[in-house]
Amino acid sequence: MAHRWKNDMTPADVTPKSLFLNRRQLIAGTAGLGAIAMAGGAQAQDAMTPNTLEEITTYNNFYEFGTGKSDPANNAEAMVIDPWTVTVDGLVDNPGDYSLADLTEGLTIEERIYRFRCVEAWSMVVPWQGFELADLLAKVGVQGDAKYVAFETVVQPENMPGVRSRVIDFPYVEGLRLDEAMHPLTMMATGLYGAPLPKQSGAPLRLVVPWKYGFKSIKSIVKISLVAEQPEATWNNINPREYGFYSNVNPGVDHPRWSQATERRIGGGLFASRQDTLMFNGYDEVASLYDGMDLSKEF
Ligand SMILES: Nc1nc2c(c(=O)[nH]1)N[C@H]1C(S)=C(S)[C@@H](COP(=O)(O)O)O[C@H]1N2
Ligand SMILES: [Mo]
Repeated sequence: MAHRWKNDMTPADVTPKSLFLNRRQLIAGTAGLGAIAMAGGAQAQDAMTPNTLEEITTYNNFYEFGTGKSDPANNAEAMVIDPWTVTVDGLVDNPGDYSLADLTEGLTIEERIYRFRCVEAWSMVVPWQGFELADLLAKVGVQGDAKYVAFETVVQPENMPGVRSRVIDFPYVEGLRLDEAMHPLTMMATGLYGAPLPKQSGAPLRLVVPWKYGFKSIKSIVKISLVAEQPEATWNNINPREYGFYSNVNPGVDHPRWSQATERRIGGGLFASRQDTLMFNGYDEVASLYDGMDLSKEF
């Protein structure tokens, strides 16, 4: 690893003192996280305050379980996640069908509190646990001619009403350029609020790319392929004019049907004002990945 990313959002460091002093709720996490102070009402829209577990796990996009925001919470319990096998293939030294335990063995699990911005212009702040994708890639041995990483979600028609009704094409697939995949911000999440990832959040293993629109963060991953050509991506396939392969959060490039300049923080309350969307969702350290690219064209 070249360098480890320094978490800019631990609750103690970044929650303004006034929020600690005025807090109305104290959410106690389980192992590994301890307590996180939460602000109630309008203050909950503060950029650095994590959303509640309730908010994060009841307002979801996971079309395998339906297109409604509450469908994943209602339906995902049926997904079978144990045993879980991840196929690693393509341009790697150590391809194979890995059990989740074998795949993650030896990798450092850390807490990362990230902003999360959906292309639909809502956002949350989420306390994930997981490891850097770069560490997994080092473990499986990326070969020199690999240029992209492709991901695929599990398909369990018997357990997934959205798959049965074919609301979109499945399996859900996504991809990153190799340098994006290797960036220390890019993580594979295995937990949320100090507990294993809930099924509606993409258990047992999902991608989290905090400077990209949420649909890049593919859930319940069963396949990781190192490839030479830009892989297919579900929303890019559905409508490439509306959903680019890169899909970096960019307040200056509107979706054809709505503005991306501002966002609604979930939990902000009925009268909360929208907040400005930040370039790269505020993660400026990724800017150099796109040097020389016109991000209004390669969006
Ligand atoms: N397999 C799969 N992954 C997915 C999706 C999906 O429908 N299926 N939805 C994406 C979208 S649009 C978003 S915004 C995020 C939502 O993650 P969350 O529900 O944990 O907030 O998951 C992404 N990953
Ligand atoms: Mo999304």
